[in-house]
Amino acid sequence: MGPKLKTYLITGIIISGIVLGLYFYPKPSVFNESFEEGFGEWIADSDVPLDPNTGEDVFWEVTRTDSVSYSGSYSLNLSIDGRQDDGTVWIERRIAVNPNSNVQVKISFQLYSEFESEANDIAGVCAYLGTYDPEAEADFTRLGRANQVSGWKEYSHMTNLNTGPDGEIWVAVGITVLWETYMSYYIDDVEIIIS
Ligand SMILES: [Ca+2]
Ligand SMILES: [Ca+2]
Ligand SMILES: [Ca+2]
Repeated sequence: MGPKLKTYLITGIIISGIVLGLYFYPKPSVFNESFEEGFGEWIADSDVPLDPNTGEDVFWEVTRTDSVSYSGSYSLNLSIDGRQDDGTVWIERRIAVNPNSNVQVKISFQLYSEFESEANDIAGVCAYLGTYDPEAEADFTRLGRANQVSGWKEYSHMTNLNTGPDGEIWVAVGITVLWETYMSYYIDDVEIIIS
């Protein structure tokens, strides 16, 4: 093999290596939802107490609405009868990922409060990032008070985790009752970044 051919060959191998490296280098996956067409991949869930007056779960619901929005025309409205001083309502979704990999998951979203409250903690904003389907209030991390402003405020949460053998992660955001009252908040522009 002549020195020139050898140089070509080595250069070729190096370039192939760089191209393959770039191809396989993990790129962040981004998932955005603004609820303009529906719930997207998101579903509603809750962990709420019984109402002693009826013997049934307290009222809660998650509906899509065009009464307020951060972007586009629609957002999701999360409501709960908090008069039993307990309960968490959220939206959740599953994302398929490579199994057994270490990833960083970040979620950010906009939350709308109709009023600001300095004196009372009416509700908490909460989120879950993990490898199982969240079912209970205890699965969630509290991100802050829901009534910090009158209007929209961004909240975010980040964690590092191993995706485990099932190759799926679950993400959820919602509100948790801190004061005995009926309450209603809106969520829009949810973004998840997995890197
Ligand atoms: Ca929207
Ligand atoms: Ca669930
Ligand atoms: Ca459930």
